[in-house]
Amino acid sequence: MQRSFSDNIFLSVVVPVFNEENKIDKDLVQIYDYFNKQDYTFEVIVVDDGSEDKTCKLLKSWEAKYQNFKCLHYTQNKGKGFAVREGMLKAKGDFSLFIDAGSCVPLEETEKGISLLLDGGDAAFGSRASAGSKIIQKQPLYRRMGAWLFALTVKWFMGVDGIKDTQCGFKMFKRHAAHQIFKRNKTEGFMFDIETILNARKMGLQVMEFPITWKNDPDTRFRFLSGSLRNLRELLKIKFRKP
Ligand SMILES: Nc1nc2c(ncn2[C@@H]2O[C@H](COP(=O)(O)OP(=O)(O)OP(=O)(O)O)[C@@H](O)[C@H]2O)c(=O)[nH]1
Ligand SMILES: [Mg+2]
Repeated sequence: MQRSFSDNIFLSVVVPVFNEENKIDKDLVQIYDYFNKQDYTFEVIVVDDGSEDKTCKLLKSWEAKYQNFKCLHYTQNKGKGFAVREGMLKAKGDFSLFIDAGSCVPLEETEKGISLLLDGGDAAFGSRASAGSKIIQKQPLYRRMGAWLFALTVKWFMGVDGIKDTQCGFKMFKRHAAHQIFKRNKTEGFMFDIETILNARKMGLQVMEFPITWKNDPDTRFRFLSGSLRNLRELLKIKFRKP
């Protein structure tokens, strides 16, 4: 389907942040530069749960500067899944996009997601593994090996098949899909992406993937040992949760 000005899209851009004082200003400058140039309107929702650095202070100045900017502050840290869920449920846009801090994916990729949603998809996920994607800077070897093991676990243990990259931090949803999925999502850590896919499938929503250009951001909130244990706990909870 061809897009036109009459589509009159309203996009919500949700950014979960935890201790991102070194990146958040640059990210928000890029977000405003890019989306101000597009033919649709937008809002930005940043969700901070308990950052201990200057993130919260920096976000307050953005709130003072832009009417279409909202920051959701929570005092207790719960995790990326919690933050994305809060942002998605508060989003007012026809379409919602969540992205990571650190500009791993060029914002131009949003247009591919919008086209898929206009073509009938309920959700469109950026994918580093789809044909046509371009990895400019890879993750370190131990993370790539972890990702390979994780992909096998997701396929054979969690029964999630047909999505090539479940973890990419660049995912778009139509409003009805986002609300249906995220009001059911209980996972507050990094495994929320898996629950998102399973809930989308349960509700018969159409999830598509699109290739992206991606550059690894070596600065991460993921702690390999404690993070992997939390991920495992979350996967078990998702798998054995009663409907
Ligand atoms: N609000 C909130 N955001 C978080 C939390 N953990 C991570 N994030 C955000 O989620 C995004 C992705 O986090 P990263 O730490 O880069 O994790 P990742 O991209 O999944 O993992 P890497 O591949 O190691 O980068 C960033 O914008 C983080 O600030 C959290 O506990 N709370
Ligand atoms: Mg990252």
